[in-house]
Amino acid sequence: MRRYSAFAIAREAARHHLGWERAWKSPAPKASYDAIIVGAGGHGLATAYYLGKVHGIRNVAVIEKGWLGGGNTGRNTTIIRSNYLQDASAAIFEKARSLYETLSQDLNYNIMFSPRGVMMLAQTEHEVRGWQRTAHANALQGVETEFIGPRRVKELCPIINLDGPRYPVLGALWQARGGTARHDAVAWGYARACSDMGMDIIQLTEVTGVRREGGRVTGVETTRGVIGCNKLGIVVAGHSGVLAEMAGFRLPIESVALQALVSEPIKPCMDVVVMANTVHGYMSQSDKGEMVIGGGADGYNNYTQRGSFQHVEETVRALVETFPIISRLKMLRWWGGIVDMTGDRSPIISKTPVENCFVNCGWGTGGFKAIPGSGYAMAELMAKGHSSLAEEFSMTRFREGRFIDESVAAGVAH
Ligand code: FAD
Ligand code: PYC
Repeated sequence: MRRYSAFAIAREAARHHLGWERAWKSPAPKASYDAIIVGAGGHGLATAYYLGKVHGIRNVAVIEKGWLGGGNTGRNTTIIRSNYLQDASAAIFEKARSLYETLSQDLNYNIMFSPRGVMMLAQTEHEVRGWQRTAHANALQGVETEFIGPRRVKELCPIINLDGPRYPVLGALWQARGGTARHDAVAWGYARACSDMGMDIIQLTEVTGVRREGGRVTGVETTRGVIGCNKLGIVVAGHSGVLAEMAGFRLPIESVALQALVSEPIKPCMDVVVMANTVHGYMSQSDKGEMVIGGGADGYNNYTQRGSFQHVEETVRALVETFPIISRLKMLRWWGGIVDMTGDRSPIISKTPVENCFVNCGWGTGGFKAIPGSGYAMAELMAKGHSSLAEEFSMTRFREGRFIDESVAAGVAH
């Protein structure tokens, strides 16, 4: 595949942009592969990419029932940070954040990574203590964060109201190297790089069954027939329980909708990301000028990828005290994605009771930021049978009581 470059743009401009190649191929499935990944979201595509790039396993298919990046990867609010509390989480999220820094160059695709800084507000005394504790933990983990006072919060985000009557801003956990990236571009960049390595990305094809023989995976049943494989990676977020059932085991996952909305575009007024976890809302400004706003997860299980009016009202009501300017904004659109939640709000990257069948899920409300690190770890686990980054996230932790409690760092009310 030809590299993207300033020279390529100039060349194509001179010939009316008629010479661009398709970014990825859409091949018919082969009879079998060394590895199949189910789910062409960010995590599935990143897994395939690092299988090829790091481990030289390139006879790989990524099977997607819809279009690539059409799940949560294309529905999220793109916040990237690694300010988690537990060591295992900090390690994988920091690996991901650092890979994001050079991902555009690595993939030769502009993912528009914007390290604009992320702050998590402290609006109660309890939160002040909580975020100070996280800042200390991060210092030990080698993750750069700091606890900042209200004056610095106001300097970094002038539109904020520090003196709300219910929840004044008492400080914030600040990660200067956190930020955002263009979510579709992350999926598209990985897809293009996978296709370039000769991998097959098979869209509009649903996996409907998992074939096993003697306790070992042998292939998948799909809406386009049976496809054989030596190794299978299940990376389907909110549908993980459905796929696990096909493979004959159960996962401790609940599926709920998480919603977000964007306003009409306005002039640049906010160049950091702010999360206000006490009131359950967060906001950033997109490159187009829209205010990107999200709230808490729905309180009931469902598989409907839609937003709801009452959620929009609840989220805006929660944020308007801290950001009075949003009271006069018009909303452009709102939507929902089905997130996969575990009991300790940490992911599962694991072997399963079926030999050579692996699962990566449970990223819940916070998996966009993890995509490169998660794909890196999952690929290592599939290729070598072990991965130090993934070790703590085995599904056996729920049986053994080794929880990795990140319900606060997840930053979104559940
Ligand atoms: P997905 O992108 O959902 O990919 C899974 C794919 O599997 C889908 O494309 C689906 O079609 C496919 N699939 C399912 N079943 C089958 C089948 N039977 N056969 C074939 N394919 C199948 N995270 C952050 O870090 N920061 C944020 O700011 C953030 N904001 C969010 C805001 C919202 C509104 C939502 C919904 C989520 C947010 N998240 C955020 C979470 C993040 O989006 C997810 O954790 C992450 O995108 C999950 O990626 P994935 O690749 O695992 O899943
Ligand atoms: O995990 O940072 C996060 C997040 C923000 C919004 C949804 N998830």
